[in-house]
Amino acid sequence: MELTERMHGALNDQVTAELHAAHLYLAMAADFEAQNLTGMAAWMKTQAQEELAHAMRIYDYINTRDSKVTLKSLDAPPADFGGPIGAFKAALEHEKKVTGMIHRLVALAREEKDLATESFLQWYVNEQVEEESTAQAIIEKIELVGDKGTALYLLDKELGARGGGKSG
Ligand code: OFO
Repeated sequence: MELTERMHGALNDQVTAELHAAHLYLAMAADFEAQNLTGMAAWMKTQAQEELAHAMRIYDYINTRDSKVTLKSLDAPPADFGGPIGAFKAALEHEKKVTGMIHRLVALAREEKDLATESFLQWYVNEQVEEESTAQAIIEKIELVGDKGTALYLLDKELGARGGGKSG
């Protein structure tokens, strides 16, 4: 069952938005590598991979619905995020923006009476709750212990232990 034109366009834009998020998190990883914060860099690289997986999930869905994916260009992300607190605050702001996009997609699916897409998007609605809460928790931790000396060293180690991250 083909997507409606509006639904198709909006989902297509979301593929690019998720790729943009991957690009942004990879830029944060690169900034952390330059500061020798390898744990935080690893955390951001895992996050970038998750964003790529988010993009691919929508990419595959568009194809399943007999529609074609058209990629758009990505803007260059910043190179300097102002240290750990700046980077995680930027991550939270970004996730809030993405939550708004996902909610608008759900609203559109309802308008178009596309129940399958509405159901497909539910995974993203839940994922965004988790994404915002994770970023918020890290910001609170940094604000509690500070981002210098031993506190920074331990925080970097802790975030580096994220491993493969959650699936999706
Ligand atoms: Fe795709 O969840 Fe973050 O942006």
